[in-house]
Amino acid sequence: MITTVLLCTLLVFAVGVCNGLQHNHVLEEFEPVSQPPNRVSLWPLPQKAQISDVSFKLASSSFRIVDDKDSAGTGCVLLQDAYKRYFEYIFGFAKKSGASRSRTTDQAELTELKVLITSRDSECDGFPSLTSDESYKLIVNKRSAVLTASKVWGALHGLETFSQLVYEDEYGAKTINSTKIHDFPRFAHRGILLDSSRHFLPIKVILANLETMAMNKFNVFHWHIVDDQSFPYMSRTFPQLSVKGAYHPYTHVYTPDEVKMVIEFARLRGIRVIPEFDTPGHTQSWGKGQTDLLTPCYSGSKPSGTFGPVNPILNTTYDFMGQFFKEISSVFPDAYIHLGGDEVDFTCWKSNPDIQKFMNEHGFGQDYTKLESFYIQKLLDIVSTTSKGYMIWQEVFDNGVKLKPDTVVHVWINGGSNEEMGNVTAAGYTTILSAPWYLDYISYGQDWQKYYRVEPLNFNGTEAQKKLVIGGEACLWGEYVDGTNLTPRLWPRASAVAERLWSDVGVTDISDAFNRLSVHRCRMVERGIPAEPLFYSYCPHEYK
Ligand code: CP6
Repeated sequence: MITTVLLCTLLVFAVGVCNGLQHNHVLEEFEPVSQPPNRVSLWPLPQKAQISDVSFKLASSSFRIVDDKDSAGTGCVLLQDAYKRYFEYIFGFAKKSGASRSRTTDQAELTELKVLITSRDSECDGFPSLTSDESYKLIVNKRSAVLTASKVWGALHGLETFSQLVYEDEYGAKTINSTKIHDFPRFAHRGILLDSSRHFLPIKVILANLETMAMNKFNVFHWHIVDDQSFPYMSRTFPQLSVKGAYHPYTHVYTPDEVKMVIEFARLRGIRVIPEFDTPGHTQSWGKGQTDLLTPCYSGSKPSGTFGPVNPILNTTYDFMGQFFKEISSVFPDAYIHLGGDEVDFTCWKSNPDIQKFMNEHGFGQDYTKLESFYIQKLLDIVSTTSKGYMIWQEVFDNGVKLKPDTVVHVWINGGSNEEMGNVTAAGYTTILSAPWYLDYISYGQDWQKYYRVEPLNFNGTEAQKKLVIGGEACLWGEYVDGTNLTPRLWPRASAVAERLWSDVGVTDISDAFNRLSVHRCRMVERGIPAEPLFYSYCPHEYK
């Protein structure tokens, strides 16, 4: 019925324009409709995509997602799980019947999506890593579509993209256009920081956000699990830490089984879980369950009864850290642990006569950054024996601590972050950017645009330096968020960061982004995620 194949060639960033063309064509072929159909809107935009206006229909009764017979991923549970998830996302859940209001009789039907894993090791049973191959190719041009990826990680992203290509025509029939996509991430580390210390985050909220991260092709969950206010991580080695340090010893804790569940749920979606155990500052809650860990502060010549950062002058501190991080390194499978090291307040250290004595003995003078570095250096040596790599906040680098070459320096201070990226990479370290992406800050208006306009490589440096920027993270610190408001505050604002970290450097058109992100936001809502609106708008299915 469609005679001319009007190929809309998209060199990198014109899917939005293509949608317009495709839509006009639909209007010519059929009777005019007052509202546009739920158009194809890909988010984040693939690196290379061509969408033609030849279309196929999909029926829930006949369509299948299957392993290609030559796939190295046959029998992979991770993939089977994903096929089921995406089938449900494409057709809606069981309560909506498969029947559509369409007249499909004379239209070509797409009956299957074949998934072909080409690498001998599909990595089905492994964990994603910084070096995982996340690329995929997707071809829809006959009754059977093909998704090709070297590893399962690319296949997961390809399934998400495939689901985003399916839209409803003006009669409500599921439709997909003939399409060719070759896609891969611009940056390898694309993260979200959530803070479960300032407020406890229920497991179901964490899982819902992992699910949403997968919809946005994020691949790192930076779990800022403990901090001053509470210690919800249940340690097997030191159970008193959460017994005394959590907001509640058994309702506001993450048990070993729950932590495992989070890690596996994330793995099935190609997401790494990097835990942060921030020391020596931000540790008030640690002190409740571990005596002598924190520095006693003095008022004049007497202890005041309050405590400061971790006590860096006691051997028992390092014995504790050795045992604690041995446990952490076996509980969390990722190759990296985030060790924090930010915002150390020196007032308590300054007040303590034992610390002053230690400073003199070590020739640190009055330079407390030297004491901080002394602590961190010993901690890094301890953690290195667990064969993990580590990430640290920028202060640790600023203080001149000797770091392992594969250390990831996390840039978070907003003033001068470009200069900091230049300094960190000039010193040869890999780095990730968070400074412009503090989503805990809210304001009136469309702040997603501010996040979207950030260019992570916009600092003075050589090509070699820019290669050391492995990505970034959107941070949602927990002072003013808990399970009730976290999800809508994060989405779709974090989606702006997702596209900046995934798509080509040239994908910067704000009005195209607005159009696609509006549709993507409705898609998240339809999938059960209460993502907030960008601006005036409506979603096609909100009254269903
Ligand atoms: N908690 C921890 C925080 C922050 C940091 N570390 C923070 C500091 C300043 C701003 C936002 C968050 N709440 N542990 C700094 C990395 Cl503006």
